[in-house]
Amino acid sequence: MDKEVKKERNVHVVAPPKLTGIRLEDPSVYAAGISGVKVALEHAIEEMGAVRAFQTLMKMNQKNGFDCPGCAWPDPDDKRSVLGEYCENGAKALAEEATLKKVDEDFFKKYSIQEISTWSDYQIGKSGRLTHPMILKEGKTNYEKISWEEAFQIIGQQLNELNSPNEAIFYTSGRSSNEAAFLYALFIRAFGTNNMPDCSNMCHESSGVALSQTLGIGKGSVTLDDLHKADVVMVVGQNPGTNHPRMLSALQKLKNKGGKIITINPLAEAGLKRFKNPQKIKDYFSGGTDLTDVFLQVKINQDVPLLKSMMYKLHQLEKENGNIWDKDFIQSKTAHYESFIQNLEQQNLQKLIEQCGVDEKDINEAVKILAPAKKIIICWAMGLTQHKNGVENIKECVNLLLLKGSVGIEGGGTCPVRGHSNVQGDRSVGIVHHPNQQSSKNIERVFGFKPAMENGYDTVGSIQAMYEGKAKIFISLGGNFVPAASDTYYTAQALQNCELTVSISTKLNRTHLIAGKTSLILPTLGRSEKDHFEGKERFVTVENSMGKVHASQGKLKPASPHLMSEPDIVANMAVSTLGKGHVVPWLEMANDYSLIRGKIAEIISGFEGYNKNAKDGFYLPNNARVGDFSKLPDGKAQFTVCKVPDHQIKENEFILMTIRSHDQFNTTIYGLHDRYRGVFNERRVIFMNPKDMKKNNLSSLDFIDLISEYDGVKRTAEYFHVVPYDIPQGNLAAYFPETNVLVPINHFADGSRTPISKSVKVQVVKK
Ligand SMILES: Nc1nc2c(c(=O)[nH]1)N[C@H]1C(S)=C(S)[C@@H](COP(=O)(O)OP(=O)(O)OC[C@H]3O[C@@H](n4cnc5c(=O)[nH]c(N)nc54)[C@H](O)[C@@H]3O)O[C@H]1N2
Ligand SMILES: Nc1nc2c(c(=O)[nH]1)N[C@H]1C(S)=C(S)[C@@H](COP(=O)(O)OP(=O)(O)OC[C@H]3O[C@@H](n4cnc5c(=O)[nH]c(N)nc54)[C@H](O)[C@@H]3O)O[C@H]1N2
Ligand code: SF4
Ligand SMILES: [Mo]
Repeated sequence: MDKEVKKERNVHVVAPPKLTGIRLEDPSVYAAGISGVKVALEHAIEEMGAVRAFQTLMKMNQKNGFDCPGCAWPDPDDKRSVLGEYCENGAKALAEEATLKKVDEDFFKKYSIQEISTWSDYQIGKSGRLTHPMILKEGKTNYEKISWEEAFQIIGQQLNELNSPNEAIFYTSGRSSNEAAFLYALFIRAFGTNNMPDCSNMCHESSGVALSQTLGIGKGSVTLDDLHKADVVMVVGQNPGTNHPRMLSALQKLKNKGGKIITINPLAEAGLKRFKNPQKIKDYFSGGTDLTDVFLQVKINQDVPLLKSMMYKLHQLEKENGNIWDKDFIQSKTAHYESFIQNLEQQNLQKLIEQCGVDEKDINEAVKILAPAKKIIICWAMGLTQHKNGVENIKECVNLLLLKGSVGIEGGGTCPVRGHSNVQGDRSVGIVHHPNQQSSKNIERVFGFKPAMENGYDTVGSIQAMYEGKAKIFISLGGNFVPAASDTYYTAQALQNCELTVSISTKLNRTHLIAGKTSLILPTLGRSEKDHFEGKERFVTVENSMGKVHASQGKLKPASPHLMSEPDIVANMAVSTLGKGHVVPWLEMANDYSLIRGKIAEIISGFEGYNKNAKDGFYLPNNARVGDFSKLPDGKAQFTVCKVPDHQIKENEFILMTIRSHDQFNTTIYGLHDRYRGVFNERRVIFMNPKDMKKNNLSSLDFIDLISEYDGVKRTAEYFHVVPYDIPQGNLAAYFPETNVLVPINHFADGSRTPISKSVKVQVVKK
């Protein structure tokens, strides 16, 4: 694929591989503790200075403070910790946003995009906050300062020159507030398209599809309080110690109340073994809390056979004793139980066990825990969603919960643990490429225009459309599209084919360098910053992973006086494109966010009383939480028969999962360590089973290249150190985004089109 790329402006689409000096240690046996606090403060102080760091951290995730710009983990409903309600990675996320370093006009005079493109993504991110609107003119290789007025004028003019509104793509990443996202979606649909790819398409789309089809709502059904009350929590394909660290406090609370934890993962992730709560003095001196009771070390993408083998064994017990399944629930609330059970009974248990790679003894232990349990919660993240059968992975989890009657009860249900801090809110308020009929009717009633109704492109569809020249303008509200998406060179070519690319961003990133003919960077306020209009402070709202909407009010002086808020930017784009006399009062709404919330309340159900309740926070209605499946066929939750995946691996092939290190937030690289896995000062590593290393004549720290081949196209990622690791044979792990070049654009999950980032077939070639 690399060969096919025309190098526009001669920029590096991926950073040239540079090795940074690796050091290995044994992986950690516990997460957080004192080293977590130390690292958090180091990052915050280095970027922000000590006073600013301490003052700001104390406001994060507090009532009347601002929402952490990291992940979507919820805050407690009641009292918040006085020691600070954040984790190590929340502090890093804040430090990254609140850094005192600046990317200003002089920076862009000094460095051409060609030069910046030779830097690593880590170096690019560390350059600092964007301060001015900038333009990269046709044929030029340095960004130049531009006024906001001119920037909006270019956007409006170029959008209006398109042959059809469907030639424009509007991406969203999940950090935007509800207010910004609603206004953005409204503008896009008033302009006339639903081309709204979203970071969700690469993330929890499989969860949304599976849960909508089986339980009638594309979100999880539990609250934080439920997690403390469960009998059993299963953590499947998720690494909370790194990606949702405060989840460990919830799991610790569950354990202290006598609950059990079953972990399903190819890696024994540190956070799931033992946790030393940084908030508890006693934990400093003791060994902390053992979290996982049973660890099932599944092979990559073999969760379906593993879950089936557990359900098979539970069903044997049910047949012997009759007390395992919740027959009343199954009878009154579900459909297709018979076909599901018939299929389960036809499975070959030994084959399932062999295929998933888990020791039968361990499966029996898990079955022993699940058999008497009623309140079961299954938590999951990217380990389940980013596979060809991502949707079925989740449907199989739902099957288990339905058999046990665990949905719609206190302490039981589904828990897809969401990624970006407001990714769920963005979708709730209208960032969807399949428009909702009722909301569309409401938009027409409230605003008096007919919104676009045709389905738009998702992420993969958008990239293909730009690559093929069917779309010509790419606008992104946040995110870093090129390294985040699959098939990096293909995606880069797609963007470079565009007439205009526009990034609304807080920080410089590689997507700014992979520009269309003309490119604009529009710098915006971060979550932690004060947002003023005519001297009055404004606040925004976000929705956490468990469906609670609440206010977020920044506390810091903005990185530059020239920044605009996201709603202001969107409103100005709308006015410039749709004209001053448009039926929607764009600027008035942007000036006063309560007007936006008022309209959301009129258009989207569940937001009634939005302005009144925003400060205290409120839960959106959730049919699965209350056991109401009336929207589904026959008014019942749906059992589904899911197939066992078959990868057809050749002798010399491995299955690769592309995962996050402890020092990154997606494409933002905080540092070069992966402390819990014992890797320091290097990201170009491939985790491999020692037996596979021996078989392939590889020693620790040897260099290899990775090659994936799909449909006759070879893709290569060069220069990775081999790191011996406790990972199933035949499986590999490496960090994203370095390995995104290997993920083929046209291979994605059935039903959700999420790229197969967690099961890429690769060959390993020794250097
Ligand atoms: N600090 C930090 N926090 C983050 C992020 C970040 O980058 N950094 N990203 C945010 C975002 S957007 C998201 S979506 C979430 C992501 O959160 P996670 O999903 O936890 O992130 P990944 O690193 O992709 O890890 C996936 C986990 O699944 C396991 N896994 C991979 N394949 C399989 C499989 O086939 N089966 C099973 N059972 N397990 C598997 C991996 O070993 C790994 O432990 O985190 C959010 N929070
Ligand atoms: N191979 C592989 N690929 C993956 C994944 C994987 O596991 N493996 N995970 C996927 C997942 S789960 C996701 S969610 C995507 C993430 O994809 P994206 O959401 O597109 O990527 P991020 O790295 O989160 O975006 C970081 C950029 O967002 C901007 N930003 C930060 N805060 C703000 C803000 O408040 N406002 C605005 N306007 N901009 C802001 C900054 O400029 C920063 O450079 O990547 C996906 N890609
Ligand atoms: S768990 Fe997530 S939301 Fe909470 S402080 Fe850490 S990064 Fe922020
Ligand atoms: Mo995500």
